Amino acid sequence: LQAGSLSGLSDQERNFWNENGYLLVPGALAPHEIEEYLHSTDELVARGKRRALAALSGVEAQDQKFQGVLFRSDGFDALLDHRGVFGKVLALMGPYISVLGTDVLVRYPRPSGEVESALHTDGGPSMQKILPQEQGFVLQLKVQYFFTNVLDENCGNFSVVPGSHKRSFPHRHDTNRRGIEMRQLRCSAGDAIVFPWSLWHAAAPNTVGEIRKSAIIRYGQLWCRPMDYQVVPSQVLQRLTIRQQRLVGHFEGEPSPNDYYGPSDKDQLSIILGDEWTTDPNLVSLRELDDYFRKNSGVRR
Ligand SMILES: O=C(O)CCC(=O)C(=O)O
Repeated sequence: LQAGSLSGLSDQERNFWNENGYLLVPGALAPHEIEEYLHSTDELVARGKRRALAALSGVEAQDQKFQGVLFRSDGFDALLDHRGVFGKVLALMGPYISVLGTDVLVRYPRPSGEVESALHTDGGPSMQKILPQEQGFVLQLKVQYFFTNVLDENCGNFSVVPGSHKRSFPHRHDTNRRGIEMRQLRCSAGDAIVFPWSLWHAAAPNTVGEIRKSAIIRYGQLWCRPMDYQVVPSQVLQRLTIRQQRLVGHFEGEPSPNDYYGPSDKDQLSIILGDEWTTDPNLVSLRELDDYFRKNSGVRR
């Protein structure tokens, strides 16, 4: 896959997703983009001076999670609908989606092997009880873009229990928690990992790696509530493209609450698919679904 390719989801990728519960997208970002995202990440870190100083002085630094990055920096906007991965998001989730959260994570090497991320699923206790269906749209997923290499184990790797996305999450005292096999995923700067809310995941210790830098875009169906904002302020909206604005829940005029279930705005598909994905043969079925809904649904008025 070339950097920036518009690739949708191949049958092979869909089968891998169904079986393992994640996708690795190699080379999603071009080299110059990696440089720019590293620069924007370093700016965020520099603003959190106290922790940055701790890192420089050789004391074991605490990992940093910058939540709501869209509101702290304009350096990550292009990740909302990045052409290297967005076609896959559309194929998995359909076009009635929004961005629920934007994070940047910085994980420092710690010789002690201490990790600040335990095994979990995303979205809290309610979503933990909802499991995906192979034929259905994905409820929520995250795309994690890596700006640094994670080429070996114990470099703060994003780690998963393959196939766990279809199983109920075991609680601390559950006996079936024993023998859980984690897979530490290896990837290069510029790669992205896509995974649904229900996949059991964690970060591995970073005992031998460099400082791991990445950003996460969390997508949900349009009717899901955002995680790190109520309404996006106009200063942020005005720097976004029309598609990015829609992805953060913006409608022209006053949206009706119903719009979040099935937008009455006839432009939803044109806005979200844009020139890049409107003719994608993998996504034709989405347009048919929308036409059918417009003709037959009483839900949307
Ligand atoms: O790769 C990581 O740092 C773990 C990310 C994570 O656990 C999450 O996004 O929920």
